[in-house]
Amino acid sequence: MTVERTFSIIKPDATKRNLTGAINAVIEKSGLRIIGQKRVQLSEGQAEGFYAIHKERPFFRDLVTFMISGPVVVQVLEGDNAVAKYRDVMGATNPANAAPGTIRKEFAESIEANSVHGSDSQENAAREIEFFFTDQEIVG
Ligand code: RTP
Ligand code: MG
Repeated sequence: MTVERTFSIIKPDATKRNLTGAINAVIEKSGLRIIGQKRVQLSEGQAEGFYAIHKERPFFRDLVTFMISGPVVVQVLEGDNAVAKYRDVMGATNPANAAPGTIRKEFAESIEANSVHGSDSQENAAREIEFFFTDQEIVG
């Protein structure tokens, strides 16, 4: 086991429904530790920059519009194999395919409004954490 960090976003569909605490309870119960957290309103430019990797995908414009439709909570999570572990805790992108007990199965509304983001690699986790957090804002 290696202690890793990953990056999480609680998306606007979830903040609007007052689910930040419920989602954090699932995260903490899994053993992951929230070592950085803040609630922010993304600008269009920030959302486009964050999701630049998807800019050729057909859902890109809708995704950006969704991600700026309300506040989000950005987080740094730490724990054993945090990247893969949080992907397991989140469940499949489409909640219809997500396993019972996962965040997306319990809370997501649709393939787009799917309540949470989690980094898909250690490399992207480092990039995404740096996009939103200074070193002083992360307390391990
Ligand atoms: P995420 O990056 O948010 O953790 O989600 P993911 O890896 O499971 O999914 P990804 O393929 O990276 O897609 C990023 C986000 O785009 C939205 N999406 N919409 N309408 C669609 O077909 C569609 N497909 C993806 C979702 O919000 C997804 O989480
Ligand atoms: Mg992804």
